[in-house]
Amino acid sequence: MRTNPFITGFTALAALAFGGTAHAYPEFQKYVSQKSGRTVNCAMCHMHSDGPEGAAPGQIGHLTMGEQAELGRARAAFEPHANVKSPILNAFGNHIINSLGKKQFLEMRVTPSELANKLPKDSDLDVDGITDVDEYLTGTHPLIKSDGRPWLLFKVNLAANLGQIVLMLAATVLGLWGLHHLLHGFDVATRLQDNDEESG
Ligand SMILES: [Ca+2]
Repeated sequence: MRTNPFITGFTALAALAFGGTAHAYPEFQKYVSQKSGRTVNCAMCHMHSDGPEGAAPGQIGHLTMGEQAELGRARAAFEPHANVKSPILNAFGNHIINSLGKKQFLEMRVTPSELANKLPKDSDLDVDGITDVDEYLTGTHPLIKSDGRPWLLFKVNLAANLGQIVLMLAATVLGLWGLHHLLHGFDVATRLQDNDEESG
C-alpha cells in the first residue's frame, strides 16, 4: 500500500499541534531521569505534566490572547534577567529562563548537566531547605515542599527543629527523673508503714 505524503505530512503536523505527550526539551528530562534514577515528567519545569503541546490548561492550545503575548515575550527572552513569565512554564521553568536567558539554555541542550552549574546556587523556590540545583540533580520537584530525597529532607528538618527536639528530650528526661523519685517516695512510705505495723 502506498503512503500518501500529504496525509503523512498532515499527521505529523497534527501530532505536533495536538500531541499530548510532546516534550519541549527532552534532553534535560532524560539527563535528570538517568542521573537520579527517578521518573521525571515535564511538570518539573512546565505547567502541564505532558509538556506544552496540547489544549489542556497550561498548554499552548488553552492560552488566552494575553497569555499568548506573554508566551511570545518569554520565547524571545534570549538574554538573562528579562523578567518574563511564560504561561506554559511553572515557577522553576521561568526561574531558569530568567536566570540564564533562552540563548544559554538552548546551548545547554547538548550538555544538560551544565544547568546545575549555571543556575543560582542558593535559590530554593519551595523553601524546603533543598536548593533548586540539588532538586534538579536528584530528580525531586523544586516546587513541592514535601518532595525531596528523604535523607536530605530529614537533615534539613532536623536542623530546623533542633531547638524543639532538645527541649522535648529535656522534658522527657526531667519527666522520667520526677517519676523515678515519686516511685522511690512511695516505696519509702510503704516501707515506713510496714515497719510501723510490725512494731505496733
Ligand atoms: Ca527546594
